[in-house]
Amino acid sequence: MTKFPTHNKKLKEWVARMAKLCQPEDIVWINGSDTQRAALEKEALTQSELIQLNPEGLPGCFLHRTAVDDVARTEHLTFICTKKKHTAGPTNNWMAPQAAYKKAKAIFRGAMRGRTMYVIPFSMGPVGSRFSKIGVELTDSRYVALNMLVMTRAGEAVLRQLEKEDNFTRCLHSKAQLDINKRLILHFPEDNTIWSVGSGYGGNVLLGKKCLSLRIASYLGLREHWLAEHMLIMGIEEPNGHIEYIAAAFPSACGKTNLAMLVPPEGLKVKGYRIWTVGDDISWMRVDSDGALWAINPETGFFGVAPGTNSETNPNMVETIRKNTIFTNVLLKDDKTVWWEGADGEIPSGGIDWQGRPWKPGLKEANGRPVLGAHPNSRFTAPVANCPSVSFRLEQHHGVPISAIVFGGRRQYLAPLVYETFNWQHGVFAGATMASERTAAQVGELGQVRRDPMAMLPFCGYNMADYFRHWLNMGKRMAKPPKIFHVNWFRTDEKGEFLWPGFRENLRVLEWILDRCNARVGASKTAIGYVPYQADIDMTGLDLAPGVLEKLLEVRKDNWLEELKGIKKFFSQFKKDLPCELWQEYKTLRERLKSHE
Ligand code: GTP
Ligand code: SPV
Ligand code: MN
Repeated sequence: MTKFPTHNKKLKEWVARMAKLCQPEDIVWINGSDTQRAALEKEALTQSELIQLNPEGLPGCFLHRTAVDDVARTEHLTFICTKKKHTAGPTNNWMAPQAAYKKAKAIFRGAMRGRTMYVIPFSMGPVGSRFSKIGVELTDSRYVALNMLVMTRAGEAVLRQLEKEDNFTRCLHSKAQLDINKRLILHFPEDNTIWSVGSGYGGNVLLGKKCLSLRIASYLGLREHWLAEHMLIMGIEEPNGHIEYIAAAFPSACGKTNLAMLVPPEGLKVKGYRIWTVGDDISWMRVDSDGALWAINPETGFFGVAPGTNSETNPNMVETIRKNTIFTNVLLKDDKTVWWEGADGEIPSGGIDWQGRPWKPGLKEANGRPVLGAHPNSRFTAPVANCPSVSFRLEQHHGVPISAIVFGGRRQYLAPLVYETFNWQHGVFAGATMASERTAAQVGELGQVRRDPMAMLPFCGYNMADYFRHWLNMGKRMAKPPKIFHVNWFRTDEKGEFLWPGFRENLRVLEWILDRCNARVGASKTAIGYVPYQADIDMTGLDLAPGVLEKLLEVRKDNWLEELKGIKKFFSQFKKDLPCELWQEYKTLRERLKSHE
């Protein structure tokens, strides 16, 4: 045990015990040095785990392909393992800890034979900040090690911190046989432990991300009075130079990354607006001594969706992924650059698709659908520091003060472009009743909504009824809680076309939100909240057809009364655990909708 580069007894013992279980050929401690990273990259190239991309066009960039049935988070194989089922609540898969350990042990036993076990000490948040949490991931995947080096602060500095503090999340991962029938993503919040086996896909295996920073952290946040949320964080520099920060929760693939780094439209840019990106996926928030809510992005990288990323939708991301980026499941072009559906430039005449097969445009699957070059959930892993709009406060151990919290989802017809909730409790209700509809393909199947409260349905590490209670309590801890808003970029017309152009134009809505936070404009009081007066949304340089903005801001009582049914059904599953404040909000909303104002 003397060869371990740490004095931390708990860490040494745990690594030794897990090595005994998994039987790796050797153990390598990740120190975070460039030399070690380069060596890992070289080995990964030799083993065909990575493909080197064109060093001129894409310096320091690699391509990785996952197994064909290992391309997204597997929520049905993801479990919260608490002593009591009730602690996990009705919305999580649950397994008893003993049974879970036993089941996974059978898969982990000897799983690393002939492979190296990498020990990755990592910090979510700046090393040593009181916002931060330390984890140590053991993995037999070089791809995981290399991704963790982008996504987290990993290596020597964290080990040194672990000489001072003993608290860390034990994260064990093995690819094992990459067999979907022997795949388990297990969380033991009561043991501060994560076990993931049988997968090589991002959210399942980069254990600092969804597993630690949301599922385990949400559980810690409940105990320690803070919030771990599926939110982007962005700074909006106003014309006078003052920067206001907002945090926004949208479900997966509903636009967090795009909003976090938007480039102002010309019409607003001339006023002096500028965006500062703090984070695109996860926000940890605490009440500080000033009674306000402060947030950090615990990550140091983006793990973003590739398809649809181009210079029009997201120029800052196009710039970000030009170097030191790991691409997963995209198309490889003949010139060793990459492509995906909705990328810049022309559709390539050929290449190798995400499954490693020869590809050319026009190929059809057996079912007649086009063969995709890149998987729809293909991703890139890139350092936040590469982003032209990166905030200068990323390393600030204190984080940034949050002026507004924004919830949103895809709603074809229900939710207006934006509304402001009446107060914190009503805002929590708006978050708890968040939902997203399927897109144009499902037009007509109205009412088919998937509830995803606070965009946390797949990520809350405990009973969501307690999570709602925690949100309510957090409001009481703040002298000046942020205002809570709801947005919907996805309202459609009768033909299923989006009414709002979205993307950079969303800044017009953010401007109104900040105007409301600073009491600069009035608003129209409706049954669901405050909705903008049309004249208060700056439309300079944006030509919307007459009547469209009115339609975007419309609140239809009949639709909302219908919506109440879905809310009631969703709330009912929590039985007596649901905070009565949320039923109270439900009732007062119904009363407001039924009144004739
Ligand atoms: P995760 O990484 O899965 O958490 O996703 P995300 O929330 O970061 O979503 P992302 O920004 O990657 O956007 C997903 C998709 O939403 C994109 O491919 C866009 O097509 C679409 N999208 C993003 N913003 C807008 C918008 O303002 N309007 C419209 N119509 N579509 C948008
Ligand atoms: C999401 O699905 O919300 C993601 C991608 O951000 S993953 O890290 O795979 O969860
Ligand atoms: Mn996400």
